[in-house]
Amino acid sequence: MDETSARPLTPSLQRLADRFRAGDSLALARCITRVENQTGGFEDLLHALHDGVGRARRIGLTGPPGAGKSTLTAAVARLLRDRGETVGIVAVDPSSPFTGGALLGDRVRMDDLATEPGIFIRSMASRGSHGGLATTTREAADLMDAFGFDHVLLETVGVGQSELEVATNADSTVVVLVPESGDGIQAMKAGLMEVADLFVVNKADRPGADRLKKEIEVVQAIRAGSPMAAAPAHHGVDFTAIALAGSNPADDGDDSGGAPQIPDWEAPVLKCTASTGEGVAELVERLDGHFEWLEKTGMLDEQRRLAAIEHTRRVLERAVQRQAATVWTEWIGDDGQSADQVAGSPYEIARRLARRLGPGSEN
Ligand SMILES: Nc1nc2c(ncn2[C@@H]2O[C@H](COP(=O)(O)OP(=O)(O)OP(=O)(O)O)[C@@H](O)[C@H]2O)c(=O)[nH]1
Ligand SMILES: [Mg+2]
Repeated sequence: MDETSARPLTPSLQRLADRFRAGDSLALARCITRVENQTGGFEDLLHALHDGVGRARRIGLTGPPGAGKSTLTAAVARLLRDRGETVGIVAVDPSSPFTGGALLGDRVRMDDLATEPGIFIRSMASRGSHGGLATTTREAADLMDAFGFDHVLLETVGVGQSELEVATNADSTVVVLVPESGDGIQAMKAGLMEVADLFVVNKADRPGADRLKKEIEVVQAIRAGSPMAAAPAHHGVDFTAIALAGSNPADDGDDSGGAPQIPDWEAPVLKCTASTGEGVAELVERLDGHFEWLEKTGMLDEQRRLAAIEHTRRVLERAVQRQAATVWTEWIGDDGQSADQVAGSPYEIARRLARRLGPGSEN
């Protein structure tokens, strides 16, 4: 068999794909479950549906636990839906579940959203995610994209590297912080500053919102360097200075031959009260602005290209891991006795087992 060609779908997967393409949201849910559980043939299914990927706008929302990400996600989804657009939502391990209702904001409730046509909500577990959190989450988002949603919103708690990767798989990343508990400092430590295309200071109805907003802006300014400095960092370039000098000081001696300068994106810091919806319209407006900027500058294609390369690497690693697990199980046996029977150093044994890796060891 030609290893480079895709395997045909089994009849039952073919039926599932057909229902998916016909717009059956139950089929979408089944496909996501297959991906989440890594059920046999799930990559063939993803491959078959891959043609439809690439139309949706992807927005990541991340931040510390309890910052109001779900409430904000619901409010953003509501606004987009009211504009006539459709929204898929992937929430990774929400501690306050989307369908719980009681824990969610008063005005916009997720369980109201969940039953609305044009909105599809899916929670994913971060623990025990075999294929890697960023990988399976991306694949769930791809499926929603291929299904035809205009937007895919990805909510993750920004507590670790893999959670941040989920957010950075999006076209635009919103970092949600709250005035209490020194979120400004926490954000810097957790690497949230780096991934933000937009900051939201949520719970602006509580004291300290202005102070947090200022804190974030100060950190941004420090990271960018003084606007009038000779070599500003990649954020916060002062364009009046560039225009006066007639060249981009950030270019570092590279003569761009008079090509028009592309303004850098400086992450705005917005105040929101997600529970009442205040400030959410501006957030959506700024998200539109960021997407326009991505398109105009070519950053959208570039970001997506890099993300696709990274995803390919993870899919390869996952395949090798899966094969290694099969080879290992064959060797160790059900009773786990092989280790005693086979003499030799771990290195010698592992090298010999590695030779068994290959398409034949795929299940
Ligand atoms: N006062 C106030 N409370 C809010 C606001 N937004 C959300 N909340 C409340 O904060 C709590 C947490 O909100 P969630 O939306 O579940 O927060 P989350 O960031 O999704 O939480 P996890 O997913 O568990 O990390 C809920 O009780 C919300 O009602 C706000 O703007 N102001
Ligand atoms: Mg949540």
